[in-house]
Amino acid sequence: MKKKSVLFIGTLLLNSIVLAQTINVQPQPQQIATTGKRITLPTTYTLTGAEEANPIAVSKLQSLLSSQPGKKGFRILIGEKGDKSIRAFNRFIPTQAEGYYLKIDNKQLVIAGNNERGTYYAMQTLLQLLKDNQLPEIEITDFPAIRFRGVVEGFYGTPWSHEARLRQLQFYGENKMNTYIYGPKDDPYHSAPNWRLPYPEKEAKQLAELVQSAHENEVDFVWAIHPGQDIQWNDTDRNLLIAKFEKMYELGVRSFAVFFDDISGEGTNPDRQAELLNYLDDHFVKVKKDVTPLIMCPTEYNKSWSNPAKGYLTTLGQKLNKSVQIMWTGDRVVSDISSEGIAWINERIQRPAYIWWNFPVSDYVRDHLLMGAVYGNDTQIANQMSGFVSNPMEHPEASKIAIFGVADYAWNPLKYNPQEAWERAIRTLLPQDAAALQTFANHNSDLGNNGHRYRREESVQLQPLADRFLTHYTQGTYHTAEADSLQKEFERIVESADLLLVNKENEPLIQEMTPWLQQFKLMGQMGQEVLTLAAAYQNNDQTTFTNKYKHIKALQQLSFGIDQTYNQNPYQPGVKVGTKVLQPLIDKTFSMATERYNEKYGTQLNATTSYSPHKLVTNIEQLKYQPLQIKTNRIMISPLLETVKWPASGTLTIELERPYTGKNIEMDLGVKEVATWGSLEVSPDGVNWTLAKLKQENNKVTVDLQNSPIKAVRFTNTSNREQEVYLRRFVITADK
Ligand code: V0N
Repeated sequence: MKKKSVLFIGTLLLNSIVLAQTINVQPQPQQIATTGKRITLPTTYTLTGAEEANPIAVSKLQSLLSSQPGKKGFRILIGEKGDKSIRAFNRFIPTQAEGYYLKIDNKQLVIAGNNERGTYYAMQTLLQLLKDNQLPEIEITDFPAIRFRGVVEGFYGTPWSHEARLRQLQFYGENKMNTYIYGPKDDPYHSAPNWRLPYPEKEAKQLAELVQSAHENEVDFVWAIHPGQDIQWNDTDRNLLIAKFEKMYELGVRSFAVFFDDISGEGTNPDRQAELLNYLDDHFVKVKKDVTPLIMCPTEYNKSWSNPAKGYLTTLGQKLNKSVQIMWTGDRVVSDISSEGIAWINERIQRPAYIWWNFPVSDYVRDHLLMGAVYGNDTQIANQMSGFVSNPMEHPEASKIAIFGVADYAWNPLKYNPQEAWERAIRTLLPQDAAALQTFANHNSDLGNNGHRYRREESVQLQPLADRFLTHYTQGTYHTAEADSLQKEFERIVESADLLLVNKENEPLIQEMTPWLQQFKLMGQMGQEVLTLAAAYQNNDQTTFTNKYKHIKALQQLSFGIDQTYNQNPYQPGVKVGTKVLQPLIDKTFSMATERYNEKYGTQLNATTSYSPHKLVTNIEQLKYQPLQIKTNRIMISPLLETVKWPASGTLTIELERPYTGKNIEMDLGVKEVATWGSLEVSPDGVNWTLAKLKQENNKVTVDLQNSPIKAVRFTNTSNREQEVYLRRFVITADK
């Protein structure tokens, strides 16, 4: 080969490799090649195919062209496979539905979809490539690996608002997600018993608007019904269900789902469920012709709940029409999808499962925001699932970080990179303060302890430094260099919180995050002050130590105030941040520094780490530091897992900050007949005490306080010998 051409090929390859990396298309295309050159959007151009191509795609194209098409100049071709306009490029168009071929060079722009949605996706990609009125010379052949991709609004808690849903639908279109399943557990017309009733006027209008907006964003709006808790297996209810579907069809709905999750009783019968769904499939879906395949959520929607002996899943697998999609959350209610797991379910339901991924849903850890990366799902199983939808948080904008990752994973799992997608999501969501949002997200991604035992990474970059510092500090060495690095992160946290609190790029997002941002700022300040406190101790600087100690106590109280003010839901009330690494680092450092200070200077500074208006006073060593948990109107002693040796005349007192209206006291010491050796007294003022009448059933002791004023409660072992008990439950319910 002549020297010159070798050189030319070389530069071409180099450019294409270099440029492909800098060109970010979301989700990542299957194949992308660039020459490295760019073209300026032409003003004189011809446009062929606009009358036949997907009108929504055409209008998007026209929106980015400044002038009207002419008779000469740059060629723009748009259309779907089989259209005359792009016939010359047919062989380049992917065979997969929703695929597309996009070619840009200095003579022409070819926008060719496998079908209408593919043309629309080609336009979405084109819009991402356009920068400063320039386009890269590029050739993209792209298609989705998984057929149905999107979101199921299926959580418990406040359903998303109408405006939030409209924003979501646009976001799905931009991220090539084609499915939004409407199934908010707490929507009365979705679930029992009012699934039988048509929506009232206002809600009906809003749903019709959502359906229209979904169409404009090339999203299937799937309306789900949740009849299982009270459905009767008779013609009346079946006809009522059909009638409701007809009403939704009149509103424009063309995709339907039936959820049988989280129910008990007759509705769980798989034979009846299959009969009903097949009836709907045969007498509604197939009759209408323009309705997409039915989706159902089974009662046994995860492996840990499936009882193989009963054959619930195999019954559905055998009886359900093959066109009906069956949803699945994985090995557990909240779990990542593994190749073993998907094989297990597909075999039983005799079709590829339609994954309902319970992330970033947080209705079981409502005091946390789940802002972390999307990871953990196998990337080699795309052809073993028919759909992949994410069940999000009740915070729609905050959920977009995870939804963005799910979009990238579901479109092209083989190329999916969790960390890279996470950073792109954050840059896309908040371009001007991406660094600040990344800092916030770094430290707000784990769930804390929870019933599903589902955990996420958090503070990954900081963790090694935090561990090293704590290990050294526990051994009594204060590493200044480590402390300085930690100080930098705490400073970044404080700054990030402030930048985000005033950010104007996405105010609904800031509104959702504000309580957690305020808490995050306090945590950053707490971290700074605690390290300064520890340094003061090292330098025998009692003045600084005392000042910092007081400030930290004030910060603890401010943090408690936020936790008591915002997000007061009845399940996990409050506002938690940085619970995996930051909070423990700060708490442990503060306790150790304060205890060492007390030891050295003979002071009695309170070393507890979270402010509480109420106090636990006791002469039992084991219970001295037991934390109090305050949730709405309940004051609870954190349960102790080990046995408590309660000495004779050992006493434990809870002193409230002021008198409250007493409702009741519940105790469970893991033993019966507590009254034979213990006495429970209540006081309206902390001075006068009256003996409470205990009611005991098995290990549960209750006291009815009859709305009497209560300032303190104490429990004493009045027998003359030690009692071995378990502090399982000690809760005072009292109104402010
Ligand atoms: C939790 C909890 N699931 C529900 C809701 C909820 C999600 O958002 O969608 C995660 O919290 C149902 C679901 N369907 C596929 O995942 C279920 C639960 C735990 C114990 C129970 C009952 C329900 F006894």
